[in-house]
Amino acid sequence: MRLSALVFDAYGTLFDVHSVARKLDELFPGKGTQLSQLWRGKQLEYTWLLSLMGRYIDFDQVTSDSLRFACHTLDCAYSEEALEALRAAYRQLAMFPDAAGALSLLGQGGRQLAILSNGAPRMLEAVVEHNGLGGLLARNLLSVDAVKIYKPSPPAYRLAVEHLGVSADRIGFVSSNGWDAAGAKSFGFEVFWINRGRMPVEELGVRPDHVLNTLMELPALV
Ligand code: 2OP
Repeated sequence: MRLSALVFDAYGTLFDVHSVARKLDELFPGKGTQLSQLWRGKQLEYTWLLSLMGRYIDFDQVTSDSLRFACHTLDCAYSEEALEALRAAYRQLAMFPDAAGALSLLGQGGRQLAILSNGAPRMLEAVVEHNGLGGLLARNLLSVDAVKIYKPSPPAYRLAVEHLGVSADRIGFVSSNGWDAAGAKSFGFEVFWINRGRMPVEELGVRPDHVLNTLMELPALV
């Protein structure tokens, strides 16, 4: 078996961060989609900025902080109850339809499967359980919280090598986030970029090894 393990990004790859848009729209009518986009953009930006500052605030808190920024930007007055409801919704994000099918096929091959995410452990555990993936992935839920620096910093990717006991070149890393695919390739993984957004490849000097339209294309390639 060329690749001994497959490691998945969580948010945007297995779980649809924009599945909260409906809840956002209930709370802030007409603004759900825009809020959701702003929220996600700021959430990622804060992880990168914190890492550059040499600071760490966990992803649960970053997710709340970036939501408050998005609300301020669009003049959405929020209550603490609304923020708590959205925080709860984030723990119950919907899984992408192709993720369930691909994971169950990949789980049959005897290969190690893992998640490596910026998500805080309690967020990851909740969303994995909510989507019925506990049996497949619970033992291999890796959070950057263990090293207190966010992807795409190399120590974050190194967690997978250390936890799985497999060298980087024998790990397939799967992400829909172009920046994460670039970071993982730069680290040394074989990278599968799931191009859900039909975006161009990031111009960061490294390119993913494989570009797929959906996770369902993955089982045939590994
Ligand atoms: C992750 O799950 C934030 O999508 C990114 O690590």
